[in-house]
Amino acid sequence: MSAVIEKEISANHPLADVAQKVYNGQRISRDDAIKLYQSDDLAAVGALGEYARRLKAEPGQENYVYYIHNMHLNPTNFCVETCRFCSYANPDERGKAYTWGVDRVLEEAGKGAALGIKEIHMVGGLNPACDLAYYEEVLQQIKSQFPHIHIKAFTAVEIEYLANLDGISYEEVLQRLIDCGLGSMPGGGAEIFDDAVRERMAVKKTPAPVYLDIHGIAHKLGIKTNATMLTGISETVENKVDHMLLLRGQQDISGGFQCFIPLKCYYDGTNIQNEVTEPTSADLLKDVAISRILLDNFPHIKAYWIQLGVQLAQLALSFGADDLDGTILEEKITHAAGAKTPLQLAEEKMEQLIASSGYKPVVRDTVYNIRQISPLEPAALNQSFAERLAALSHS
Ligand code: V47
Ligand code: SF4
Repeated sequence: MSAVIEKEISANHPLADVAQKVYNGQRISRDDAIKLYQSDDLAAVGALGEYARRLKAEPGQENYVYYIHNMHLNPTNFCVETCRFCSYANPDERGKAYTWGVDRVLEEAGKGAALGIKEIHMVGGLNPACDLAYYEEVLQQIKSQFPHIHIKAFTAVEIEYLANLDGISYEEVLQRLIDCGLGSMPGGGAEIFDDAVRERMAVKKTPAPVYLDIHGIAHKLGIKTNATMLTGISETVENKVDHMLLLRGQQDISGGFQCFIPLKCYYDGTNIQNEVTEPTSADLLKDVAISRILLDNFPHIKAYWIQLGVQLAQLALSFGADDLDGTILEEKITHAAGAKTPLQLAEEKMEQLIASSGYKPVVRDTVYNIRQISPLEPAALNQSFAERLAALSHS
């Protein structure tokens, strides 16, 4: 199968040794990943990400790009924490914070159900009014009214908080939520695992060992989870590589991560902009490509179009991402911090974006079962990476 994938890196290229490992399907090291980040040959890094993606795909599915018809639900934006990058739960606006009753959550879910969504992605602030009993009822009610909708909900941060509120173990919280219909967990709340970054950003919740422990327990209990990394919050390249290595190590042990999502911080409503370096488009594309290569035990890498913007997300598909997330009816977290991406991409639009990027659009369910293969044929691209990137930076 690998014979059909073009090997673009020549033997005298500075990345030749790393490229050889990628071509052989070998695991790369911390130093290799740092070298990829330090390379100024973005096209080469992208080509390796694409190679790793194709090598990982099932035979015949090398050009599949997945998406799902979904909605985000955020039952509360009140949060006892005050992470400095978060505008969604903004301490200055606490008086305006909202907390939905179970009926309101159901009403919102109903709007998505009427539009045919297959997944609810539900996360919220850490709010003592929204305890385990509240969420058990929310899950039960959604499941009883919309049994066909998969509920992907609660970051590890929320699981930690719910366990502490009730004085019970993470395992008991997770088991009770699963018993009420929880289908899988999203990857939010990982931020950057490095303690110094977390201290600068006033992140007091869920340090790395707790995040990893909770995901490991979820995997043991039989549900899949995702993982994230938030960039643009004063992290170094080494911090990013170490973050991914911790995730790779956990995946070696528990095996239930299905997707990694590199996230980019937006700064409206925060006071951190002068202390951080905003990631460039090239940085974001490298996060996609290098995560695809380094996280060799993660099945999928997501290009989160809400944060990347549609055009960069399309380009990210040629850097190793194989998932565009979903149609997403409404998104609050990044839009509270200034994202201008449109909401609710229609399914036809999603498919056009994928096909016009040179890939085959495939509708998936939350756990990556294929639901429908689009009749749209992937476009033949007549522009190189470099030309597409240049067009993007001039647009
Ligand atoms: O955990 C917070 C991040 C995350 C900001 O698992 C911010 O499929 C940008 O995790 N600018 C929530 N980001 C989003 C998330 C996610 C999204 C899509 C898919 C999946 C999945 C997960 O957003 C938070 C935090 O890391 N965040 N503030 C901000 N100002
Ligand atoms: Fe609360 Fe999460 Fe925002 Fe931190 S990032 S303030 S834990 S909602």
